[in-house]
Amino acid sequence: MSSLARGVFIVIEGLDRSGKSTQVARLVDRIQSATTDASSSGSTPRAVPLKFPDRTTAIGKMIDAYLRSESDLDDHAIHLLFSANRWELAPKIEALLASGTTIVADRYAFSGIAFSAQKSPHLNLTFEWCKAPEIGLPAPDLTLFLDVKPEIAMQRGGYGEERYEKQEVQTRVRQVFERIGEEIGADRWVVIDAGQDRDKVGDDIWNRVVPVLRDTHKPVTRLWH
Ligand code: Z5A
Ligand code: MG
Repeated sequence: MSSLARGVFIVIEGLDRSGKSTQVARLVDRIQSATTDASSSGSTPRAVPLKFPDRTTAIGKMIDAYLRSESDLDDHAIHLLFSANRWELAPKIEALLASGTTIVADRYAFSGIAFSAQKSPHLNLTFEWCKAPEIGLPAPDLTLFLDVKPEIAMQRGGYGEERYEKQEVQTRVRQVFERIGEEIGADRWVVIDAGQDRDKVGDDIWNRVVPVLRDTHKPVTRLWH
């Protein structure tokens, strides 16, 4: 990939109902306004959202049926499908970044590891096994982890409709996310207090994103390389 000015790869992670989708939309709008104000080529998108899983692809449709409990799959198989869903989007991620478009992704490889590895007390899905298929994916320049207590998230709309939306699952998922954050390191993994109101969460995110948006001359790296 070119080392010329490129787009920035930002990921928003967090537990269910932590406000990820709300903040992805707000951040894309904010980057779009900031870059449109700053340049004369106002019509080119400078930021786009991506969502994982991408339920529109053939693999994504299998994942969707699994999450809605319309189908059952072996835990290893569904883990690899989630990962394959990222690998099938990896060329698009690289192309967008190379064209100067910033990506704001709603979940990524870290959700993949956290939701599968939380099953490991009962199954052979160790942290390292879950991490392995994610190694080498385009690495986010910055991941914002929206931190909210599972009991607060539960009070928000829509909780409890899908497979993993149970408080004990979310508590274990949060522990795996903490381990991932330690591995990724504080320069690329930032915890945001997502128990605050939407505007305050959005401002905290923006303050962390602005310096990263200016740092567009280093090459895109790969996860855990
Ligand atoms: N999964 C996996 O197992 N492996 C993988 O590799 C990947 C995912 C990528 C589907 O995820 C499931 O797939 C998920 C992980 C697993 N499992 N579970 N459970 P999804 O991303 O498609 O899930 P979703 O349907 O989008 O829900 P969500 O992501 O949990 O919600 P959210 O995006 O974090 O929150 P939101 O939609 O922005 O907000 C939720 C509600 O809270 C809504 O009514 C908002 O208006 C409200 N809200 C938002 N912010 C606030 C604040 N600050 N205060 C108060 N209320 C708020
Ligand atoms: Mg969401």
